[in-house]
Amino acid sequence: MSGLLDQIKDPQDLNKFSYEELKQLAEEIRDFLLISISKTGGHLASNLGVVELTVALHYYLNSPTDKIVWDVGHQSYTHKILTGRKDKMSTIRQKGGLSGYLKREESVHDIIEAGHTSTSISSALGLSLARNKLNKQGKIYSVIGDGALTAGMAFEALNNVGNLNEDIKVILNDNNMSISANVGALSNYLSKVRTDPMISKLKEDIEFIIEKIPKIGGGVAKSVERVKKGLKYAIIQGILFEELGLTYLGPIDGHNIKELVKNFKKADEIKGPVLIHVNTTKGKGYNPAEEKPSKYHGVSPFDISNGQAKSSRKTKTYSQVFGQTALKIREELGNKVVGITAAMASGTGLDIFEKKYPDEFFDVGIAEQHAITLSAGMARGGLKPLVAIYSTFLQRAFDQVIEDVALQKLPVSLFLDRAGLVGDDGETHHGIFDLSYLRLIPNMVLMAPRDENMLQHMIWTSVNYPYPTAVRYPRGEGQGVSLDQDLKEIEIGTAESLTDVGDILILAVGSMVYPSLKAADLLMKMGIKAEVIDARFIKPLDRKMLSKKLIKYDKVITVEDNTLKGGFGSSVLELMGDMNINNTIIKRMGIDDDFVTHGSIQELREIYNLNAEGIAKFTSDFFKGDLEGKLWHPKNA
Ligand SMILES: Cc1ncc(C[n+]2csc(CCOP(=O)(O)OP(=O)(O)O)c2C)c(N)n1
Repeated sequence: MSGLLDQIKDPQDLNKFSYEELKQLAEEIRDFLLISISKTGGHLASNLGVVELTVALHYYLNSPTDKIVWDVGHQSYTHKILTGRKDKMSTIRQKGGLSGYLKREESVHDIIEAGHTSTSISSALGLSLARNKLNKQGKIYSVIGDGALTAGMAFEALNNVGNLNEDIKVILNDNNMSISANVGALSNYLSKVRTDPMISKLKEDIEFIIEKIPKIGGGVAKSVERVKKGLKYAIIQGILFEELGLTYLGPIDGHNIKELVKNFKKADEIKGPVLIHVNTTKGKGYNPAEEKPSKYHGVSPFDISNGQAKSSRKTKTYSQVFGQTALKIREELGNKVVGITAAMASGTGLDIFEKKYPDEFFDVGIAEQHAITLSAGMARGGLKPLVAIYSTFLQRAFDQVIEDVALQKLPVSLFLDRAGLVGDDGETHHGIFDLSYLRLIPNMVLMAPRDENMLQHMIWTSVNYPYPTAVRYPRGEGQGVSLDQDLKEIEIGTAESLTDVGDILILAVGSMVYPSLKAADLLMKMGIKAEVIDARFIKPLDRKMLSKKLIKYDKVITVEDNTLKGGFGSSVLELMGDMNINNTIIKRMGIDDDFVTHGSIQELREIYNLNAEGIAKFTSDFFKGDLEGKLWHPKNA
């Protein structure tokens, strides 16, 4: 019974196996995953937790006629292995390799792409409506984690599912964890259901007893039916999903393939929406990950024998500096300072704030929209909310930033971690839109630090400013500069020139400032003197300084790690129009109307010429006139 995994080229190959063999196959997959992820890095704990569930799904279903919709897709590694991508798993999350999420171009079995949570029920419902309307065949199963279920979108979808009564099966993969421990009333409710199998037994018994109440004809029948309904809802009122209109099955041991398949069959005998509640252990089979699923949610390459990461950081990350500065500010200003996160406490560095000041810390679950409006309410009530959020996830709360924060000029401080290119998570995770989507909002001040020292000063500036502010900063280590002891306020809307005056001007923002300075060094060696200005504020721009400089220079380059559509460079062009500055030619470097693939940050910056060499080459071509008449695209430069 050895080498079962090597026999799988397609999900259909599972059909020849017995349950015993499927169990053995799951173990082989788990070993493979562990070895593979220890070399490549990736989402470890979530994937180890769903091996049997994925095997059971592909064994029972006929993919892709039957459709599996994965929420987020970070737990899809076994799905990738079973659908012919095992040999490419060594390339996962690397440039040109497999995506760490689902990708339609990778496989016909990847039905829906995601990356942001809680979309799977909506997608499955849409697929179901399309199937029916177009008379197509196939079962539709979605898989959502208990963490992802905390988001508003999932509830909106459930509300709609119960109403439309579509024939979809929603698997709730409940491991009691989001990235950190899952939080909230729903999570408490699931814990009760999970830990008390009597509840589901009780439900079956009660339904059985109620069904046994004899049917009587005439007017009495109606009353009896009403009583039966009333009884059912009074007694099993905890069965939240049933009340929403889904039949509830579970909880089921998510590591028992036979049990899972039995329940899938049972679910398919029921016409209409069914929620199949499956219990799994995050990190299953690898002790360090089972013990600390949060630490092993996403990992860089590590040593299997002890679980230690192979590379250690020498320099503080921006997130760490944010966390430490938040603590410092809490100490300085007292308990009106509160920290808010939408399920990303450790990722954003706010976990140290949580440890020290649990009463002033709020993890709202994966609920970015709520996080923003909650903070607006807090600010209105006199608190000083520090909202730590990834740039890409703030996209979810665009409307709340406009309507609930900015419109009312409320002093909410937004801290956008993972802004710019984030690397191996790819398209769904790059924070390359925030300069554009925040810049257009009235009353919003938007800044980006060039290094970690500037970050701490900008955090302080933001906290002391009585209106909405956002500070966006990149993923990973800072520049290694020393941190000033005292926090200082930066005057709002002021840029800073970092070099002497030159022959050409480079206007850079945030994490593009240091590469621009390095580019200036390279240019100097080529005989071109470039002045580098750190814009610091994207909004308001330093109109006074920048307009003077724009008049002075014939040629100006703007550099940003954001889309060129409506970003920093666009704001400089607008300024030129507003000030009637006509004699300057301006070229913008950044990301041109593209979803950026996965790869290391260095590789991606290279593609878009957003590293020192790329900026230097572009600047020198521009300076020498080689770009004249060309439609410039960063990738071709
Ligand atoms: C909108 C959004 N916010 C935050 C995240 C970051 N994130 C990725 S996975 C995850 C936890 C998901 O937990 P769960 O759904 O229970 O899945 P598990 O990993 O436990 O299997 C979070 C918060 C995200 N992907 N999308």
